[in-house]
Amino acid sequence: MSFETILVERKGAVTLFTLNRPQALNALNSQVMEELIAAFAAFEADSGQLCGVITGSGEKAFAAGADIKEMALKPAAEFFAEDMFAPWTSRLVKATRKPWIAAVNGFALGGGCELAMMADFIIASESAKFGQPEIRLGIAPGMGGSQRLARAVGKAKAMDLCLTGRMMDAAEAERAGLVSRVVPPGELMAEALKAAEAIAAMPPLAILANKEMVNIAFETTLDQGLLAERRLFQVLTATQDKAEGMAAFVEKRPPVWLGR
Ligand code: CO8
Repeated sequence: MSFETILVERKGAVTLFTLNRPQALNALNSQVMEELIAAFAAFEADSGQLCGVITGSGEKAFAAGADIKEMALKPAAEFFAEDMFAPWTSRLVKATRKPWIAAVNGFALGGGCELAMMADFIIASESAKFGQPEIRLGIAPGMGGSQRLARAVGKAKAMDLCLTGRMMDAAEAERAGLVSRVVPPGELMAEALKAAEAIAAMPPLAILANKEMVNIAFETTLDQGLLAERRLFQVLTATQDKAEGMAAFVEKRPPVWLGR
């Protein structure tokens, strides 16, 4: 599979996706979306791939948003008819059961911040900047920026960012709970790949179940979430990898996962 706007590399059981339009600060146009959807589908279908990392090429940006030049002349009827931006959630988030990490290396603005928030967690470099500046263009977030941001950082900061369009640096984003780790710029990719490799070394079914469980917390009541958690936990106790993981602990040896 060859792409023009993204790079896809397999590193052992980890797939690295790189947004590759550095001349446009990796702005997300329709071609990027189509290519990412195809690349994510291949990642999801490949049983040898267990975790993904997405980043932006160049040092300046993860992605500076949806492509403003592409949107500028597009009629409203087309945005509506195409249900523009819906596939980002349906294909990258809903259809991808395997975890993926956003390694944010610079600007993550508008759709760039929204794409990073679609990932299961964000590792940021100290130079990262997050924001939802759409209001300055006469629009508003359209790929989850109001919803996922509010869930991640709470109402006060989500309102502040959406209404002022200001940028938040990596330290503020970490304090607010948007990112899980902040590292020096030169260490970003090593840290993100190390995290992905650590995940990929876990039992495959437990990887899927752990991701699913945490996501359920954002979709349902506490009672329903706790029930779903118990059921998934109980399902995992029937796997061979549960037997192997516990036997390995008792026998003081490393486990060998079977993925069943
Ligand atoms: N789209 C297209 N091109 C872009 C974008 C973008 N989002 N961002 C940057 N570029 C291009 C610039 O046009 C420029 O290209 P050129 O050299 O051909 O002029 C090149 O990238 C470099 O950018 P700058 O020269 O502007 O670089 P600076 O370092 O001066 O500034 C900034 C960096 C601050 C990041 C600046 O580029 C900027 O403000 N970019 C736009 C950020 C933004 O507003 N993002 C939100 C876009 S809207 C969105 O993402 C959500 C859409 C939801 C719509 C829902 C509708 C239904």
